[in-house]
Formats: sequence, structure tokens, C-alpha cells
Amino acid sequence: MRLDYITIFPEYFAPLNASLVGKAIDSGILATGVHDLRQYTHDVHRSVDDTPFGGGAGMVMKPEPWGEALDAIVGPDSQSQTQGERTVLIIPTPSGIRFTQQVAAELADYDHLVFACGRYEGIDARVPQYARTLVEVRELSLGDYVLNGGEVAALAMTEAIVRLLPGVIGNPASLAEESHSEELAGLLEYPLYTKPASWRGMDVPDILLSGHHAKIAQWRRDKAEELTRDRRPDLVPSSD
Ligand code: 97T
Repeated sequence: MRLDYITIFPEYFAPLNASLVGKAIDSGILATGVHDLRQYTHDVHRSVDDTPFGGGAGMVMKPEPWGEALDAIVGPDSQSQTQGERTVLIIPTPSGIRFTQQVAAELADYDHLVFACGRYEGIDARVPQYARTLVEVRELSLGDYVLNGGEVAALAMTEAIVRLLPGVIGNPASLAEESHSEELAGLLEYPLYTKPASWRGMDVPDILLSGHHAKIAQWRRDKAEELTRDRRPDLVPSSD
């Protein structure tokens, strides 16, 4: 898979070379490119924003640098399109569709993901409109809170997607058991314990030391359900 990021803060993407994503790059599963949006400006001030038509606070990202960046990275003559790659442009935005584990799994099937990271109050609305004439576009939100820009959202989405690629996680069974995976059927993960069996007056539940696999599985299901009812009632299927 290839990942490209368009941003006015290329330094935000230094963590890509660390940890899991960095190992995937080293092993050849992944290739990444970071593109400074200001490279696609032509004025002396290299401006990427302007005041909003219709008035209002803050600034809006101008369409022209975005148009040139998109032409270069996903346009008809781009390497991506001449190689026939399955490409999607991802635009992190608080007004997007919610990014979930299901969306991460869908995106893990593409050859090429391009993240358009906006700053200020947002990007001129004609940019996603134009981009849809070139490639598939997904406007995605991490959740109901506000960030200063799309960079951190793009990194979070990257990690969620990359860890699903074959060969990135050593033990695929650990993928199946965790929260939000299909095996726990939409429940939060049960509590986990390791040695020592007693620590600072707190004991690991006896059932987990019993070696009784069926009882352990039942205990874990019960705990997952209890935790989900307490913390995430929105995930519990209603009984009506
Ligand atoms: O708040 C944002 C600003 C720019 C780009 C994305 C976001 C955001 O994404 N998920 C939540 C908020």
C-alpha cells in the first residue's frame, strides 16, 4: 500500500517512521510520501488561505494549491493513475462521516490512500467536488470534537488501517479478540490480567487461574457485556 499526505505541516508526519508503521515501511509492505501544500503555490507569500465569501470568522483554504497538488498526486497523468491503482482521497473533517473499524477495514483494501489535511476553518468546498472527478473521495471524522487540523486525524486513521494489512501484526489472532472486532460482536474487550496473581492487595479473578477454558470464555463474555452496558450503552443492541 502507498500512503500520501498533503499538508502545510510536513513535520507532523515524522512519527510515521516510528513503531508499527515504520516497521511496515522497512519491510516493504508500505511506502509513504509527505507533500508540502506550499510547494503548489506561486505567489511570494506562498499563501494557502483567504477570507470566507459571505463573511465570518477565520480563514478558508484556497482551492488553487489543492487543485495543483491533487493533479500531481492523483491526476490522470500521476503515477498512481497510470499504474491503475485503486485510490481513495481521504479528507479528515469534523463534518465527515464517522471513521470506524468497519471503515478502516474497507480502506485497508485499497492500493493507494491520499490524505488531504486541512487547517484553518476548512477547505474551499470546490476542492472535494473537483477531487471526485479524479478519484473516490471520503470525508471522514474521528468523532465529535474539534482538532486544529487534519494531520493528527490522518495519523490516527493511518495506524488503524495499517495494522490491518497482512504481515504488519505478528499475531493475527490478537486482531480478532480486541474491542470493536467482529469476534466480540460489537462489545468492548473484557479486562486483562498478567502476573503477578496478587499485586498491591488486588487479586486476579480465580476463574482465570483455573484452567477451565469454557468457564473462562463465559466469564470474559459476561465481563465484556457488563463493561459495554456501563460505558457504551449505545453499542448494546436494544431488546425491542
Ligand atoms: O477538527 C478537525 C479539523 C480538521 C480536520 C479534521 C478534524 C476532525 O476530525 N475528526 C474530528 C475532528
